[in-house]
Amino acid sequence: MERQYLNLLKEILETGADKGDRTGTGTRAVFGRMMRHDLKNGLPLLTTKRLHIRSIICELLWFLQGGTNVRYLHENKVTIWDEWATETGDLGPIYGAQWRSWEGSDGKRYDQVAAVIDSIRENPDSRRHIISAWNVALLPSEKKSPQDNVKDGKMALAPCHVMYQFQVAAGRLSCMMTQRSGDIFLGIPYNTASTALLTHMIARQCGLEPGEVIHSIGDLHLYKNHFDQARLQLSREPRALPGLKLKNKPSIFDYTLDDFEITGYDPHPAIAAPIAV
Ligand code: UFP
Repeated sequence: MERQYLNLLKEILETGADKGDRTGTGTRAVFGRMMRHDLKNGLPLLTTKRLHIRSIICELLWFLQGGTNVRYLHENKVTIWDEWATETGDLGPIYGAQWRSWEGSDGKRYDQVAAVIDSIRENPDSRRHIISAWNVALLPSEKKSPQDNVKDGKMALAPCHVMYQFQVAAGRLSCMMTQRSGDIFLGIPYNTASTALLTHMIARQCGLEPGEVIHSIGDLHLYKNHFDQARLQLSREPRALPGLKLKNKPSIFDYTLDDFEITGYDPHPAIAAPIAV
């Protein structure tokens, strides 16, 4: 898995197309790439730089609680969403709202996470095990700031990890996550790890073994102010992947940080890089 990531990083640096972007930073990009990882080989956390796994777990727990305000993240000292939030910490109807409480045209609220767990348990062969965040009516305008979009009742940021599709085969649960836009240096490593954690959690709820995680990305880009960091990372040798010890819980909504133990994570040092807002 890490080799696939490093190969994509190298491919973008060497052959990607230079293009502008919403943030005005400038990127080098490719379009339509996929990484796949069998979870029996470990947790897909990069080892060529240290990832802050606590932030990844906290963000996922926050999505699962239906959270859309940075308050919970701050209580856990996680600041990854701060740049997009209003002064009251609001982010509008982003992932948490869509995952747990998508408002239908019938006025009802739909809990997609609970529904997908039910459908995996009751009808494992279904090809419709999907959680989607692409709620068209609530997408933000690219011409406005995140904060102004939130004030308009829209999302602060259009969903990047748009869709999760699950498949049950041979007693294993696999997940393909479709991401429309990926910051390969800062965002993608988090997104892959988060998808793996979610797959472990849902598999556990459904009495299945975790299978493969497939990460599919549309516009996959390296920001121009991340080139040196990318070259440093490419000079490092990957190490053995860590493992995950996950506690059993009656419901996926009962988890807290202490229920996750990452074992044997021995990465190279972190590499700092500025984030594009
Ligand atoms: N981004 C990610 N992963 C995420 C997330 C954002 O890579 O989980 F929330 C990056 C992708 C892109 C930027 O660089 O944030 C979003 O900008 P845009 O909406 O213009 O694609």
